[in-house]
Amino acid sequence: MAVQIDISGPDTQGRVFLSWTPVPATARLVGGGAAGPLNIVLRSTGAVGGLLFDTVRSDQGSATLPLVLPGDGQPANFWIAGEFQKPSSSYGDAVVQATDAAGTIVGSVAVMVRIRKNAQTLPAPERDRFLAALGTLNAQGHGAYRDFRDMHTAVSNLEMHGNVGFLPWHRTYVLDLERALQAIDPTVAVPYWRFDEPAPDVFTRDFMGESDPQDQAVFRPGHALEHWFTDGQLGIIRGLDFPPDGPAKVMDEFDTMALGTPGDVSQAFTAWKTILTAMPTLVSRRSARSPTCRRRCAIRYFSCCTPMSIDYGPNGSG
Ligand SMILES: [Cu+2]
Repeated sequence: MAVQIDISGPDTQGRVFLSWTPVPATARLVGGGAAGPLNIVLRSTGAVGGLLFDTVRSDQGSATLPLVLPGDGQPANFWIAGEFQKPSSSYGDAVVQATDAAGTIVGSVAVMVRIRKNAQTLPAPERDRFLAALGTLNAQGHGAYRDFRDMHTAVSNLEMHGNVGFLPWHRTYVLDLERALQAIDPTVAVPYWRFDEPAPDVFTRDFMGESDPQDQAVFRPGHALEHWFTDGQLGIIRGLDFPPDGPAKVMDEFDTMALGTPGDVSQAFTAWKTILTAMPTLVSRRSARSPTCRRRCAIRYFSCCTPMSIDYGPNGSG
C-alpha cells in the first residue's frame, strides 16, 4: 500500500512545474491492502522550494494538510501551489511528502516551483542555464531564435508596436520565447530586469555582457552568447539607455507618455488605460519600451515584474 500523488499539468516525462498559482491535485491509495480509510498528512519537505496545500482553491494554503484517503482507492482532492517567496533553484528541490498517522512516509513526489526571478539577484547556476538555453535556441544564427526575432521586428511589427496591441503582444511574445527555452531546458524561466533599480550584476561579462565603447556586448570566453549571430552580423550591439550601475532612472507616467514619436506612446497608452483601468500600474510602467525598442539594435528588457524582452536584430530593428 502506498499513496500516489498526482498533480495536474505534468509534462511528457511526468515532471511538474508549479508557480504561485494553485493547481488541482489528488492523493489516493494504491497497491491494495488498506482495510479502510487512511489518514495522511501532506507536507512540504523540499530543501529549497516551498509548497502550500489547501482543500479549496485559495491563497490561504498551508505547508501541511491532513487528508483522509478512501480505502477503495478513490482519490482525495486538494490544491497545491508554490509558496510565495520560496521558489525552486532546480528541479526536485520542492517535495510533497505524505505521512500516515505513525509518521511513516507513504508517498512523495518531487516538483519544481518555477517562477521568473529578478535578473540582478539570479543565482549563477540559474543564470547559466538561462544563457545556455538562449544560446542553444539561437545556435549561432541557425536556430529557431530568428523566428522570434522576425516575428518581433517584421512579421507582426505593425500590430506589436505603436499600437493598442503593444502590451498583450509583448507579453505573449516573451511567454512564447520562454516556452521555447523551456523546451531546451525545462528548469529555465526568463528573468526580469527592474530598470528603475541599478543592475550591476546583469550587464557583466558573465551575464548579458559588458558594453565596450562601440556599444558591442563583450562576454567572457566560453560564454553561451559569445558567438551570437543574427542577420549576418556577429555579436550584439547595444545602446544602454539605463546605466547598469548608475543612478536608477525612474520614469513617471508623464515621462513615459512623452517617449518616442509624439502621440505614439500616448495613443497606445490611453487605449490600454481605458481597457485596463483596474490595473493602472501595469499600464503606466510597461509602455516605456516601445519607441526605443524599434529604434535600436539591442538586447532589450521589459520593465518590473515583466520578464526581459530580448530583441536582437540589425541596426535599426530590434
Ligand atoms: Cu517590441
